[in-house]
Amino acid sequence: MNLVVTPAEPIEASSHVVRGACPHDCPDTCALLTTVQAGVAVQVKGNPSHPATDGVLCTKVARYTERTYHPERILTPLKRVGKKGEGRFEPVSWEHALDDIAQRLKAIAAVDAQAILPYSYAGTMGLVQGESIAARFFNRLGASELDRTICASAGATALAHTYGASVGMRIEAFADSQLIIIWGSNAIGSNLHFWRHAQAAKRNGAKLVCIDPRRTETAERCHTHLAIMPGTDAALALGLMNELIRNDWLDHDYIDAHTEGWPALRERALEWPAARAAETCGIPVDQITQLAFDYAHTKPAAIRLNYGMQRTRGGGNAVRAVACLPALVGAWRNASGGLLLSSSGFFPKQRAVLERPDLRAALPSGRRPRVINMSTIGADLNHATSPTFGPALQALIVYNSNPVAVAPDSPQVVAGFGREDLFTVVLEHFQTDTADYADYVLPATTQLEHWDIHASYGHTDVLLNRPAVAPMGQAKTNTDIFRLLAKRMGFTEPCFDDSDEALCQQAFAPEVVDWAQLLRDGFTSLKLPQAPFANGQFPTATGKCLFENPALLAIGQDPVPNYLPNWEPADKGHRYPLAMISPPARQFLNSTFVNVKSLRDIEQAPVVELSPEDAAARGIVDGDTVAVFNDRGRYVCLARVGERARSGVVNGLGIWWRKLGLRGTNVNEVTSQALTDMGRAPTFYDCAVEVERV
Ligand SMILES: Nc1nc2c(c(=O)[nH]1)N[C@H]1C(S)=C(S)[C@@H](COP(=O)(O)OP(=O)(O)OC[C@H]3O[C@@H](n4cnc5c(=O)[nH]c(N)nc54)[C@H](O)[C@@H]3O)O[C@H]1N2
Ligand SMILES: Nc1nc2c(c(=O)[nH]1)N[C@H]1C(S)=C(S)[C@@H](COP(=O)(O)OP(=O)(O)OC[C@H]3O[C@@H](n4cnc5c(=O)[nH]c(N)nc54)[C@H](O)[C@@H]3O)O[C@H]1N2
Ligand code: SF4
Ligand SMILES: [Mo]
Repeated sequence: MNLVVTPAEPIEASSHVVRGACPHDCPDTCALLTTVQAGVAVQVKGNPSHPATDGVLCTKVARYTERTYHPERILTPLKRVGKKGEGRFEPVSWEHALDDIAQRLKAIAAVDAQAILPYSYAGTMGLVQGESIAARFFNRLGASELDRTICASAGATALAHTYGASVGMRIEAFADSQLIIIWGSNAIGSNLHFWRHAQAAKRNGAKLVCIDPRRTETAERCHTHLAIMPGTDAALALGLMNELIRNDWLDHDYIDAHTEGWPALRERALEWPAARAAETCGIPVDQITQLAFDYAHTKPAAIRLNYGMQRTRGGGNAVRAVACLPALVGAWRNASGGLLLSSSGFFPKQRAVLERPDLRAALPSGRRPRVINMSTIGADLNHATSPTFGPALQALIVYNSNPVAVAPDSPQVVAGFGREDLFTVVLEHFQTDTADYADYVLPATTQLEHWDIHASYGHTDVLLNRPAVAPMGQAKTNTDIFRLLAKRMGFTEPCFDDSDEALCQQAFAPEVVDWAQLLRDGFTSLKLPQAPFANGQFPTATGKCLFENPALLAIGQDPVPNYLPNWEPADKGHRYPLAMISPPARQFLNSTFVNVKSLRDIEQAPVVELSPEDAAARGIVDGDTVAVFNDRGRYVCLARVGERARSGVVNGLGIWWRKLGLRGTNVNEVTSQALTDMGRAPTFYDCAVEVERV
């Protein structure tokens, strides 16, 4: 059932170029041009005619052929012959693998399909190879539903409670800002194409300010760096508000016309004089007063908020606090003022068409299955059957994700995946840490081998990805694998026969996306206003920005943004006195690319960055092998001592494959399964540790 490869352009001699989209979980969603010679992809480049890509790719994807044609690609179905986690497999036929998997799932579903769980995230951001046929399959089956919280749900929930959706400034408008606050974002590493706009603004005289506990390559290139303690962003935002109020640097007309709850927010902010905020954040007070002055007096002023600042207990409240700032000074009046965290809410994706939650109506009870949070998979895999939890998990189908490496609290996750009685199927390109725990590993196609359609969370274009080459070996698309499984499960609904091209067309209504244009150019832009909230018109019920939101009371939250201290405040004198954050290593994308040798060689080794004083206090020198530990686990890596870490904070760069790291561990050995205030998200950057030489 593999699709016929249709090149985007006529084949000249034996070489042609195919238009595609980068599938990775990155706000930039670049447009790709793949050169194919004699059926082999020989080069992947950025499409120069797509403005957001501008012909440039990051180092990782510029080397895409190295990943695609990697000698370790899995090219046949594999069946486990060793113990769980040992990684010993033998090749089997698709027939054998699919028949056996269907039989196992049927037996479990005959009792309660909720004992089966899909586990997937954004290994590909494609709407087709992500949740289309797969979601239909699990909806029809009545499997437990997965709450996909591992990355962005604290911020997304916070934005929904403030603006009504994940919406904000247009990314290209930052080029004309005069003040850009890069807040919880290492743009050079994780949002390269935004950094280009920030550079343009800088050349036009804009001031760049970075707010980040780590002195990143981005922080180094900004005019000012506020190295706050992790999880103190809400205190900083409230301190800034306090200065705006005290000096009356407010846009009263904008506040009156386009916001709700000003008296309550004002009262809250008055509790946060700059000196109090500075103490909480661990920075000099004049950094706060200066930033408040600049923010009030520079127009247009823009905030590039990113997800790094919502991975602590108070992450949702912090996003809400920061998101209130642009309305206070009327920054939204200008197209190049305001804030952007995510543009995903601008895309009218037809999720119900792709995923068909209505298929659940065919279930015997017609009920909505129980929901399992992907961020607590460690605990959930080890949960026995109980009236509150429901049936213990008996089968897991993993695709587009590597949970054994990326989920918090690895000791628990590994124990769960190691259960000999758990039936695990992993759809993968490579033998990842997770694949080592599978009963069956099924070979999946990569972006160069399948169709897909992409929205973005950094810009506002829709991209089409055409297959450039035929599937390698016996690899099949995720969609084909679930189609074939659906047949064997006896699911006869015609929606399981929709082709990948048809699914691409179902993702958006024809009035939103012109399919002919997408086929021709490979991308198309959403039609949006230049300054979306110049006159209010936020996608809330009242069209206003919600400083105070009574709906938050219903989820046990303060209706007005507040500062919530970390779950694991790391104080001197405490048993675990260092606050650890674990942002991405630049040459990896989460755990993807860790097995690409040329990129791993750039990163060299898993590291923890320590400040010179914290290192000296522990007798640690640069290059030492150290253990980062707490009650959950012990992560072994190399110490890198220098100015990237502020005192009191250590940076454990992510996310190595455990088996390619030291002593089979990675940074999630010590992170916790505690959740954020909003969105049930993980608190990767809210983690107290100690470090010692080993
Ligand atoms: N090269 C590369 N690019 C990537 C990724 C990757 O792994 N590698 N991952 C992709 C994915 S899935 C995502 S979600 C995004 C992530 O990219 P971002 O949304 O930018 O989030 P992070 O990289 O988690 O963190 C960004 C910065 O926030 C800082 N930070 C940590 N804690 C705090 C805090 O409490 N307050 C503040 N103000 N800052 C804090 C970190 O030091 C880091 O430099 O990037 C995507 N792009
Ligand atoms: N400590 C710590 N942990 C973190 C983070 C952190 O900052 N610190 N970041 C968190 C964040 S923001 C995120 S988003 C998660 C990311 O976690 P994941 O979504 O699990 O991302 P990856 O680690 O990139 O793993 C994706 C896997 O999908 C596979 N894949 C890609 N395309 C396809 C396909 O078409 N079909 C199939 N079957 N497989 C495919 C890839 O080979 C890869 O192994 O990690 C989280 N974990
Ligand atoms: S990972 Fe990001 S920057 Fe790199 S090619 Fe993909 S979308 Fe572009
Ligand atoms: Mo993410």
